[in-house]
Amino acid sequence: LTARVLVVDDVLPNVKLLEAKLLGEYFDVLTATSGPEALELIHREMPDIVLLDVMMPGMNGFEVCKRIKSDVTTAHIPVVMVTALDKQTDRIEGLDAGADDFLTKPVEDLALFARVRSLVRLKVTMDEIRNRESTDVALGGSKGIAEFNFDPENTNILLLDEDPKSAEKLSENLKIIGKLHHISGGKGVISKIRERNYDLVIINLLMSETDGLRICSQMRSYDETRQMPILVIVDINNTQLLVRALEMGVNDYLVAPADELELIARVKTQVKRKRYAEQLRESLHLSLQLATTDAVTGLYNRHYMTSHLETLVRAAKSTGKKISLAMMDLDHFKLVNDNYGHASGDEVLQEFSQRISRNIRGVDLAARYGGEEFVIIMPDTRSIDAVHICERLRATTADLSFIISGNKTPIQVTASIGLVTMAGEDATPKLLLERADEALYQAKESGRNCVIISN
Ligand code: GH3
Ligand code: MG
Ligand code: MG
Repeated sequence: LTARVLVVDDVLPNVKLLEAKLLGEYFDVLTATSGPEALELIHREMPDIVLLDVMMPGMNGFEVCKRIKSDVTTAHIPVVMVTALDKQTDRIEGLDAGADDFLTKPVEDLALFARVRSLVRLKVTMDEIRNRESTDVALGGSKGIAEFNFDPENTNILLLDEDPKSAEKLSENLKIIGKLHHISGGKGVISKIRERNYDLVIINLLMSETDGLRICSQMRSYDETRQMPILVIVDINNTQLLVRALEMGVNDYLVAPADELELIARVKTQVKRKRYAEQLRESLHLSLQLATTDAVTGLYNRHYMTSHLETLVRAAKSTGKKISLAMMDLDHFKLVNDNYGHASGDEVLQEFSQRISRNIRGVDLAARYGGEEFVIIMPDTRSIDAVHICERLRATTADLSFIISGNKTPIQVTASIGLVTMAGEDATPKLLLERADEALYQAKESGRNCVIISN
C-alpha cells in the first residue's frame, strides 16, 4: 500500500526529515513550506494525505486545514496535524478544524507510519465508493465531512473496560456525542458487540481478565462488526501490542492514562468518519439502484439486463455451459388498461413481477424489457429445466387471478412465453433475444397463455 504524501512545514530541515522517513518506506513525497503553497499543490496534485505543521507564519496549519476541509473537491483528503509535544490544546483545535489525526514532534516512526497507513487505507475504500457514485448524486447527496453535526440521541458508543469508574466518567464526558454502553468483559463479549450497530467501540487493551486484542481480531472477522470503528487504549511501553492492534485494522489509539480532551476529540473524529462513510455508502446504493432497476416493478431494467447478458454469455462461452433466455409478454394487456384503468394495470405489472421473482432461482435474472414485456436469463440451464421454470411462470400467472386495490372483481391475466436455450459457444446476446422473441410471437399466434420453445 503506497501513497502520495504532502509534507508541509515552514522549517526546511523538518520537511527533509519527514521526507526521508517516508521515502524510506516507499511513499511518494511532495513538499511545501507555506500554507498558500500547500493549498495550491493540493489542488494541482491531489495527494492521498497531507502532513501539516501547525505553527507557520502567515497562514497557520489550522487555517490551511479548514480550507482543505471546507472545499468539496479536497474535503476527502486526510489531514494529519503535526504539533509540538507540549501543545495539548493544539491537538484539540486541530481536530475541531476538521483534521483527521495528529502527530507530535519529534515524530516517531511507529506513530507516523501507523497513522499514515491507516488513513490511506481508509481513503482507498472511500475513494472506491466515491468513484462509483454518479457525479450528480455525489454532488447533491453527500455533504462534506466538515459539515457533520453530532446526534447524541442516535449515537451509540461501547466501552469495553474492567474498571467501572472509567465508564461512569466517560459516560459524562461523551454525553455531547452519544450514549455510552459499558461491558466489563467476561464471556460472550463479541456477541454483545454484534447485537447493535455501534458507532464506535473503545477497547482498553490493559484489561487483565479479558484479552482485548482478541476481541479486536474477532470484530474484524464478523460481517456486522468488520467496519465498526475501534479505538484502543494502550500502554506507552507496549509498542508491540499497539503495532499488532494497528495491523489488525484498529482505527485509532490513545495512550493510557487517556487525556480527557484528547479522548473526546478522537471519539468525535471516529464517529464523524463512520457517519460519513455510511452516508457515502447509502448514496452509492441509491444511485446504483436507480441505474439498474425499474421504478414500477422493482425488477432490473432493460439497460442493466442488456449489459449483464453480455457478461453471462461470456461466462457461458468460457465454461461451455448452456444458457437459456425467456421472453414473456402479458396477453391482451391493453384490455386490462381499458377495463380497469392504467393505475390498476400498473398494479397488475407489480404483482406479476413479484410472482416472477418468487418463481425463479437465485441465479436467474429477471428484468422488465419493455411495457408489459419481461426477460428472464437462466445461466447454466438446460432446455428441460428452463421449460419447467417457464411453465411454472405461465401457471402462476393464469391459475390465480390478480386482486387489485379498489377492484371488487379479481383480474384474470395470462402470459405468453418464448424460450430459447443455446450452447455457450453458439450464444450471442443478439441471437438469444431474437430467437426468444420469435418464439414469443409464435406463442401469441398459437393462442396465447403458452410456452413455445425456439428450435
Ligand atoms: P398481446 O396479447 O398481443 O400482447 O396484446 P397486448 O394488448 O398486451 O399488446 P399491445 O402491445 O397491443 O399493448 C400493450 C399494452 O400494454 C398497451 C399499453 O398501454 C400497456 N402498457 C405498457 N406499459 C404499461 C405500463 O407501464 N403500465 C400500464 N398500466 N400499462 C402498460
Ligand atoms: Mg402484451
Ligand atoms: Mg407487448
